[in-house]
Amino acid sequence: MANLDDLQKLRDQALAQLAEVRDDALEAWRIAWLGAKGAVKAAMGKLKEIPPEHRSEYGKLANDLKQALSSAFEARKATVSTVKRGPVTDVTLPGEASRIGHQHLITQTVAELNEIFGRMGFSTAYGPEVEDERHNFNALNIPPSHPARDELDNFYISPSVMLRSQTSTVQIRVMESQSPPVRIIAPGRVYRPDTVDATHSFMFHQVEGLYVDEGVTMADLKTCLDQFCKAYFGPDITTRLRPSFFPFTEPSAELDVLFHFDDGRKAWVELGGCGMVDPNVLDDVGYDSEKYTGFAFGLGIERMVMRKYGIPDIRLLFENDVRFLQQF
Ligand code: FA5
Repeated sequence: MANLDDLQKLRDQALAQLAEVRDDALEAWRIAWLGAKGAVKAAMGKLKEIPPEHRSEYGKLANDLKQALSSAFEARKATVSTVKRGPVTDVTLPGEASRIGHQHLITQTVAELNEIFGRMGFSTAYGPEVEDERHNFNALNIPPSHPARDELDNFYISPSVMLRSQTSTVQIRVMESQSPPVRIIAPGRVYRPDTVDATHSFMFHQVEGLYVDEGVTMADLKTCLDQFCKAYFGPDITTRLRPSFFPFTEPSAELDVLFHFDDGRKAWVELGGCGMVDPNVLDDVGYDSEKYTGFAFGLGIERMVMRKYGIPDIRLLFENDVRFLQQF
């Protein structure tokens, strides 16, 4: 026959089980103990078996039992997740920002060159990096015996195919495909088996310029390059043209810029070659050299970048050390 001790045993048993219950077993515990067909309900149903003098005490204890188990259940539910556990993620912690890359300094500079020369009316042209000897040499008035063709100074793929050694190849490709007037720049990679040092690499970038029209003069070339240098380096830069020689320009010159170094020193630094397009080159592509004149230039992009940003060694630009690259 049911008695008051039974209620105490039920209570101990239920609370002991509840302490062990995890996650989705919690609801099963509630149904077993507090559900409509659960143990507490069954214990209450036994009230009529209790002798009349103990009934009110039994009823009170049974109610207390129900209350106690209900509160214990709610308390447990608050601490036990009913969601399946995976790796614990604390969503309140600050996130880990992923590193966002950006364009390489050379790529940024090419965009800047396109923009500066674009303002002067130049459009941008591109040519292949694998070239034939016609575009790298013949059409540029470089005869078969010229030392610039030496095997040791070029990356030949076959006797007549090579990695281009200068962007001047694009001058020829553009003039072959359109009639004058022409006003283009051609930025791109070039390859030479030069010994690598602080200012030389076997792969580097040049920007070629070509302007052919009626009445183009050396004064236009000088003005164009001076204006470009002022736009790129700043209005205080001083430039000069120094006589030189290239087979495809006559007269030819080197473009130098005067740099003021931090230690007070000043020095002329060569950026590239330039000159008036040789009439032989114009004739070879079918332009009337009696009617048209033109100027051309080819500047080393690494050289100008190194000067502008104070980069002491060209190799830094190609080693791809993120600590260096992220400064720009
Ligand atoms: C030329 O390549 C001519 N095609 C330039 C030219 C174009 C002249 C149009 C006239 C008319 P040069 O070999 O001097 O010229 O190279 C031009 C520039 O490229 C150099 O002044 C230098 O800034 C850069 N340069 C040359 N060799 C290297 C190298 N190994 N590494 C990095 N930059 C270089």
